[in-house]
Amino acid sequence: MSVDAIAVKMGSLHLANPAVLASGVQGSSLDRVLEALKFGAGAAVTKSIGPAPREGYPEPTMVEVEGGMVNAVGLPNPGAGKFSAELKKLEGKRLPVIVSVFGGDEGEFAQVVRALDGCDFAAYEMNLSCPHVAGVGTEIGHFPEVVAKVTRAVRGSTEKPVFAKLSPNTDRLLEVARAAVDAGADGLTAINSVKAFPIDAATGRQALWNGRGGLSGAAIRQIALRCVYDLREEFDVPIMGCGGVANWEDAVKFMLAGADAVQLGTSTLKGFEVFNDVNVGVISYLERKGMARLEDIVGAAHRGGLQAGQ
Ligand code: RRO
Repeated sequence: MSVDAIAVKMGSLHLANPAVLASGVQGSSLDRVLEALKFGAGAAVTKSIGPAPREGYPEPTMVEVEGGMVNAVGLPNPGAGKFSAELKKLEGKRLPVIVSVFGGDEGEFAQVVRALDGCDFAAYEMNLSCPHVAGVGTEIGHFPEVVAKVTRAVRGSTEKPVFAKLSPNTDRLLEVARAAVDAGADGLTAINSVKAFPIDAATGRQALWNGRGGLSGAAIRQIALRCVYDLREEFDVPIMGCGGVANWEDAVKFMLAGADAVQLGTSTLKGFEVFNDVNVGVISYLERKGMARLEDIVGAAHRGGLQAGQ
């Protein structure tokens, strides 16, 4: 089977394969994002970029827990001005880099997009869902009317494809997604991390400086699968599944639930080899099931599963 079988078309965003580096986990250096592409990622999302430089929270910002980790890094980023200078190194390369953006309101989102938009990258992901930074995360992403305003402002500031990264920490997932899609988002990413509060028994204290953080990794996979399934039931737009994808089988499950591509975050901390492992495994799965293309399995769980004999 040719590797073209796992190429992904999400509107005007075309990827060589469905294994995408998720935002954030690799830090705010663009070089790590480019390294993921060298290792075979189909695309790579940057750390979220806001209107001004931010230091992020003091240590500890990450703690390992059963089934994954909890982070509260606090959006460290160089700010849109400095990052646009760094993005100049992509000029003429047409790499599948997706820039994650955040802001405190629609004006800030638009400001960030206008500062970056002349650079050579493939798409935006609006971070509407950081679970633990006041003012820029769930205060936006849990409110459909705010999401609509932000999305309209971003849509009006760029011709590039725009994905909305959604929060699992609300029962308004579908309303929020509807607001984003109706206001012009081209696709959805589901999900950001799940709000958590790790405690250190040895010290009796909160394990993270910030106290509250975001749980990621295998522990949230079933939640993420449910979100992707619910979204695919309602929407015909491209969906990137994110949350606990660590191998080809996880990736396949997300696609069966309706994801066109998957994002890997926590699992990349063990090495970028995981992108190739996912792609090789997905190709073997398609071969075993007699499927010619990845699209043939996307959403199959909504259609009663794979056809008999496959
Ligand atoms: O920077 C963070 O602490 C962070 C962000 Br912006 C996010 O969207 N999700 C997350 O788990 N951590």
